[in-house]
Amino acid sequence: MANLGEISEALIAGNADRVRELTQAGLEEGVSAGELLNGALMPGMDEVGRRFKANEFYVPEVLIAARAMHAGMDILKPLLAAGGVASSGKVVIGTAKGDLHDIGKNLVVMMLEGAGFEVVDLGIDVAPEGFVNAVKESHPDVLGISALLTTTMVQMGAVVEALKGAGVRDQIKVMVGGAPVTERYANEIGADGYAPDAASAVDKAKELLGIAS
Ligand code: B1M
Repeated sequence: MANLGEISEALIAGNADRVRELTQAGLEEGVSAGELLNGALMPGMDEVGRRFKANEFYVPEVLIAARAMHAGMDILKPLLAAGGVASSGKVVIGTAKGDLHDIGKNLVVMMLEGAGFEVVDLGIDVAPEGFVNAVKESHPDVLGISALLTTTMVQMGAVVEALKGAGVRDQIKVMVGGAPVTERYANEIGADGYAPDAASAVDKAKELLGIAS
């Protein structure tokens, strides 16, 4: 019988081959895709987030664990889509205009996916109108903006204004983050939430959507 805890452990250890093998074995034994996601991959990624927040894990360990999570998700995704397993919510995310930094944003994406969010990643150097168009097209619950430069974080305010101008500000929650960004700055520009790191971004997205952690 597939041991869900063993899959979580393999994910935390960053062993992608083992996660793939055990996930496949679980399905063959009749464990549902939803159970494998909610009982093995998500708790594993939760623990990775906890260790990252506690400085027990650093960026490389998180990236390796996220790769292992993707190995399991690749197998489950088509089954989850077919079975209609509810996602935690939809997030559109990108790095602000003029900013090419994406390592932190990619970590946020991986942690969100690990927590069951559907994520549309717009990449780097995204202009305010790019965010607005994505909101109109993808109808996310949360819009995430990342910035690593003091010169580009001002673009976050421009995105909030552009959303207002396009009449879609009220349809979504705006979450911002990145090294120079602070809670105070997030409040100043009228964002709904700020997260200092990737694991906290998951907590914040859940909080904004009223989902229990
Ligand atoms: Co750049 N860079 N860089 N750089 N770079 C910094 C940010 C800098 C602090 C270095 C320094 O001077 N000490 C400095 C910014 C100074 C400032 O404005 N305050 C700087 C500069 C000046 C520049 C250039 C202007 C250099 C030049 O060309 N003269 C240039 C700008 C290019 C541009 O963007 N237009 C530049 C270029 C680059 C590279 C391309 C070489 C490369 C980026 C590669 C890439 O991302 N693909 C790079 C890198 C790697 C860095 C440093 C070394 C590392 C950044 C990083 O990835 N950190 C950085 C110095 C440093 O931080 N030590 C630096 C690791 C990452 C996991 O953390 O991104 O903070 P972080 O993400 C965290 C949180 O912030 C949070 O969660 C993440 C995970 O916990 N978070 C969110 C991030 N986004 C979030 C979104 C959320 C929530 C949380 O919600 C939506």
